[in-house]
Amino acid sequence: MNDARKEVKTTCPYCGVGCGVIATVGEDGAFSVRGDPDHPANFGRLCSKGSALAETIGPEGRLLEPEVMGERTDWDTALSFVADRFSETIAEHGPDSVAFYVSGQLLTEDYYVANKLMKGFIGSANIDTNSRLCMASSVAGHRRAFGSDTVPGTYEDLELADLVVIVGSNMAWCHPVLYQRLAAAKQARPGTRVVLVDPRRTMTADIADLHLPLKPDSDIALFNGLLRFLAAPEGSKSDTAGRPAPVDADYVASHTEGFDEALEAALAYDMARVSRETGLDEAQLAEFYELFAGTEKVVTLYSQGVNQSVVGTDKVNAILNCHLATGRIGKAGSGPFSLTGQPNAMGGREVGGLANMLAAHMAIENPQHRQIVQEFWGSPTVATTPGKKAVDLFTAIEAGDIKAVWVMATNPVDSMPDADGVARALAACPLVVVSDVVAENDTLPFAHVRLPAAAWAEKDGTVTNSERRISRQRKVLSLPGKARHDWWIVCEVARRMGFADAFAYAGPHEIFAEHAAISSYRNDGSRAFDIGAHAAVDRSAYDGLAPFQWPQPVGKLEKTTRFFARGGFFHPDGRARLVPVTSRSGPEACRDFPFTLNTGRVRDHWHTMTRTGLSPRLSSHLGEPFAELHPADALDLGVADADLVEIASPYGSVIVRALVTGRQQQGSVFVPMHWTGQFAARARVDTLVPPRTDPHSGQPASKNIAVHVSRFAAQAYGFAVLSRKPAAIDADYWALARCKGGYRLEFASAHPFDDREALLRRWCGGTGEIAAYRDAATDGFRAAVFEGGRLLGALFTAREPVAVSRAWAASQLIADHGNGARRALVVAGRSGSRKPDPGALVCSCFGVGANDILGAIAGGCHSIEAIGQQVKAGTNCGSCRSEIKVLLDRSLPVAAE
Ligand SMILES: Nc1nc2c(c(=O)[nH]1)N[C@H]1C(S)=C(S)[C@@H](COP(=O)(O)OP(=O)(O)OC[C@H]3O[C@@H](n4cnc5c(=O)[nH]c(N)nc54)[C@H](O)[C@@H]3O)O[C@H]1N2
Ligand SMILES: Nc1nc2c(c(=O)[nH]1)N[C@H]1C(S)=C(S)[C@@H](COP(=O)(O)OP(=O)(O)OC[C@H]3O[C@@H](n4cnc5c(=O)[nH]c(N)nc54)[C@H](O)[C@@H]3O)O[C@H]1N2
Ligand code: SF4
Ligand SMILES: [Mo]
Repeated sequence: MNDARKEVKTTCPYCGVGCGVIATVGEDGAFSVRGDPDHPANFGRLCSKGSALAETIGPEGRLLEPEVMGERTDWDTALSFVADRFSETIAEHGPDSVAFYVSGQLLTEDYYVANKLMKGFIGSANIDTNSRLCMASSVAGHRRAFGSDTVPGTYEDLELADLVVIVGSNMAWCHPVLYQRLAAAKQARPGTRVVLVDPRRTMTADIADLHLPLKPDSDIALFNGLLRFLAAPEGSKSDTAGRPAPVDADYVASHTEGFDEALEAALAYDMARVSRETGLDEAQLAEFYELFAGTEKVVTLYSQGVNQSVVGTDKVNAILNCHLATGRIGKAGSGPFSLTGQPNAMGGREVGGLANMLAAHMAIENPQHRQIVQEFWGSPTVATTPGKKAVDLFTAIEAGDIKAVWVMATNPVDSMPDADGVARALAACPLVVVSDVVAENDTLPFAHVRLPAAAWAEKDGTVTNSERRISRQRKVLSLPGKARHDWWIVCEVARRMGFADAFAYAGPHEIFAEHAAISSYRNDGSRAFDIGAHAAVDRSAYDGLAPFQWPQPVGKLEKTTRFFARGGFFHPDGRARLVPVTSRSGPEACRDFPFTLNTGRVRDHWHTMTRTGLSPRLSSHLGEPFAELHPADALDLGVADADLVEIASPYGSVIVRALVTGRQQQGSVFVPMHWTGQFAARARVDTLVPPRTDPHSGQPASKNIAVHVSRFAAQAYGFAVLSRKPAAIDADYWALARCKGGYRLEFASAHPFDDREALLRRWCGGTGEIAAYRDAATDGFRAAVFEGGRLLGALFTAREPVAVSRAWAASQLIADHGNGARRALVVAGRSGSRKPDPGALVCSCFGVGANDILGAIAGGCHSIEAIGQQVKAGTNCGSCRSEIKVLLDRSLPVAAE
């Protein structure tokens, strides 16, 4: 790397908050990041994942050369191979026999050319994206209600609202900087109320005045009950106080259609029915309804607890109905707000990356839109019917109807429902091309062609965040090995397929300019997405592009960028639609599969861990796949905390650690989506998820899955620290996590381990000197291998889950073991010093554990701030403040009345 010291303003590549980052490369080549104080999404803050970016950008694990059929090759050969095979397949079987499966983690420019190639030049709409698993129900809900996929509000609205309702979103962990903005606003204006609607009591509940732990998928009943209440709040406090009914009759009459029908459907939801379907008591419901009815400035935030459901689109419309009925939309401090997940989920929607969309928010079914797009592109053809949506796309691959697929920037063998079915489909597919930045993930083994893509910090392009703000990602580092930009790879294949003229871009600035131009082409206010003001952008303007919110049409720069306060919807009559919706009966659990599996995210990992899994800091918050179980269910199942559990559905099974917690509701288990075949023996949670989808959006239901839960009867448990990654791990259960100096390994077996010394030697791969201790009474075994003054590996096994301090054991990998006494302590499994075990990691930024924090509380620190002053926890990114609060609440006696 010959990058001299420089500072570059760019954007975080993780969540849809879209925080501005300043990346610095020092003269010594050291890479560091800090929040950009001028970026309007984060004003300088970063969460734990953003702060740890520097730990994830090194050369380790990168795919650096193109490979065809397992052989490394040059780009020309690889690109020609892909182009020829795609062209041959199309010539023989037609355009619908090929497909692209892309991602909300591509930059807008990458996404734009992939979509243009498939829909305008190949002439099929078989391009779908992992946004299908993420935002499709919100898109469908927006389009039904507004006539366009438009998020009406801005982040500022969260700070201006008097009531924020958070539905199916764990913002504290998944949109941490936005959550911190909300928490700060609430602290500044203590009258602000927050309601959380989530079956689990997540860390987001920390700032909630009211948590509604509803039954899985009962949101429609909740919001239909609300609509009924808003229309006729008889007997409610708002009524007796003489306030008018909160329905805004003028707004409804002037700007909407369908109010009567939606209300008629909602009238069936009296309190008793809502209570029965949601499992919430009527007093809780009344509290929420009155709060909503009586507060003008309401923002309703929602994400995957709403979208990832067979009734996801109807859930979205149930929420939108309440905002439309009250006219609380597009005004400062009020509106519905769909939180987007990926850094460029919104950009993908803008370029039309979904199989049923066209470029610039235009619709495939609309002949005029098709004509506009084809005319603008000057393309030989344009797809006339929607392509296959993600789940159907992989089914079509397995059935042999799609014979060539190109996967870019997503890992479907882990993240798609029926993940083993996806693996089978790829195994049967005659041509699988994968563009990725890593050399190993669970999808790459199925690829005939592997294309090394440029990673964050090497790329130039744009992303759009949840509030429609477009920001630049800028190159900080040079391309490693033969890695190339995703847009370049697509254009080179297009050129070789005979479409050179339409894909001759000098750089991403030209693609962005074209994208901006098509957004305003024959638009005249008929389409929400219009950034025509940037259509003439050249390289230097693009390089200097400051974050901006759309719309930005030619000529008139909007003062406010909110939509719909005075109507102006994008249905032909300019009116919004309220959509009548009805609930479907509650959870899907049944006799053989009596538990409801809920899946989602943890604070410090990102999806399939290809990047966050490289960071020791991020890997120490939660180092293993787990299942959150309610204490009563655990008791019934005979499961103790830290036991292992097997979770099975008709599609597959996983083995994960039990985490017994009252935050979970009875009858449900929560398992994170992150652990893959790279990090655990059998924890790919999507192997359990059926390929069932919402009928309107095609989005899979990843949150309400009928499963069977049982204790996994391990006979032996173990923990090891290893200085290098073991080649193969032979245990029924294992989970690997990075730590400084190596790896932490949890493992367990259904049978007693036989030769534990040999096991350790195999995993260490070295020949060092071994020290071992066996306790005959308990069969406990501890051993360590040293080479010179260095620990190569240490192993601790027992009949019960091993009790050794993980943080201490891991720290031994970087300690000096020249001295015999220290070596003995490793085998003894204790530190020997009086320094207490820091406990499970809470603060990733400063490495502060739960025991450190409990110590500070015991020492008299009775607020998050006081703890911060004492042990620094929570004083940098703030992502752990909710967890510190939980420790505080648990430790401090309840104040006397
Ligand atoms: N740390 C971290 N942050 C991320 C990501 C990550 O991988 N890691 N990924 C990003 C992406 S792509 C996305 S899409 C977002 C997702 O962000 P979120 O949607 O906030 O995350 P999830 O954990 O998937 O699910 C949110 C909540 O939905 C709840 N839920 C389940 N079923 C129901 C239900 O029926 N009704 C209601 N009301 N709630 C329900 C779950 O209990 C869970 O707490 O996060 C983004 N941010
Ligand atoms: N059970 C369950 N399943 C889920 C979900 C859930 O809540 N529960 N959530 C769903 C949601 S919302 C989402 S968004 C998906 C996410 O699922 P995926 O998209 O499959 O997950 P990632 O791990 O983000 O995969 C991104 C891949 O792209 C690679 N990559 C990173 N940057 C680049 C780049 O610039 N170029 C290229 N070519 N490759 C790159 C990474 O190495 C990685 O292999 O999972 C979905 N699946
Ligand atoms: S909240 Fe965290 S992960 Fe999301 S964009 Fe900001 S720094 Fe990145
Ligand atoms: Mo997502």
